[in-house]
Amino acid sequence: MKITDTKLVKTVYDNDFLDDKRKKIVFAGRSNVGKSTLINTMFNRKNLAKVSSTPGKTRSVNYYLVNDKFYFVDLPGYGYAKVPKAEKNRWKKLLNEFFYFEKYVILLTLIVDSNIGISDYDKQMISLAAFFELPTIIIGNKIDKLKKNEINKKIKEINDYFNIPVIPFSAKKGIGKNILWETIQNALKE
Ligand SMILES: Nc1nc2c(ncn2[C@@H]2O[C@H](COP(=O)(O)OP(=O)(O)OP(=O)(O)O)[C@@H](O)[C@H]2O)c(=O)[nH]1
Ligand SMILES: [Mg+2]
Repeated sequence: MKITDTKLVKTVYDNDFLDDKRKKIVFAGRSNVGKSTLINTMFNRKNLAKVSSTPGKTRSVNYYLVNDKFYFVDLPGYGYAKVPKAEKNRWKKLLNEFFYFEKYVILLTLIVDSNIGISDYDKQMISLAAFFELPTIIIGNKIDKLKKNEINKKIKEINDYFNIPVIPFSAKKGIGKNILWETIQNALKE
């Protein structure tokens, strides 16, 4: 797919979601798992989505319009231990409200850290995705941190747990990018 234009069109902290019928590819995952880095990598951009080594950077729902045709939606990362309870509850509520409101999700992309594997928060997200009947894929990110012989094992563990396709990925190195674009393109066609 030729990307001609990407822009951040809306940042939402409460439930003032974007009311737009265009298709949405949604990125969810634990804080610090690399959602923002992955979005930048997919567009060959450095700073479209804000990346930080301090977890909890993305506290809002961010809508990136691509080629004026569809959206990438970056959800706030969940499950970072040091975030106050009130803030965690706010995120949980925001995520739930988002999926209640948003009727044009064509693909939910759950990003997990290949090395850490699946967390309870990821399980909750998969349940939410099942409840809303969202087509879902999992990205096993940060494979650059694994030894070659560990990659398959870790990816298989994640795949076995949910029986959902897992794409081995490195947002840092751009590994898996083409497969993810193909998956997105297929989802857009349906
Ligand atoms: N080694 C490695 N590090 C990565 C990769 N992707 C992201 N990171 C690093 O992980 C940290 C968090 O990345 P972000 O993209 O900000 O993560 P996020 O999921 O958007 O985090 P929140 O906004 O807090 O939800 C940064 O230090 C990134 O450089 C990857 O594929 N490999
Ligand atoms: Mg982020």
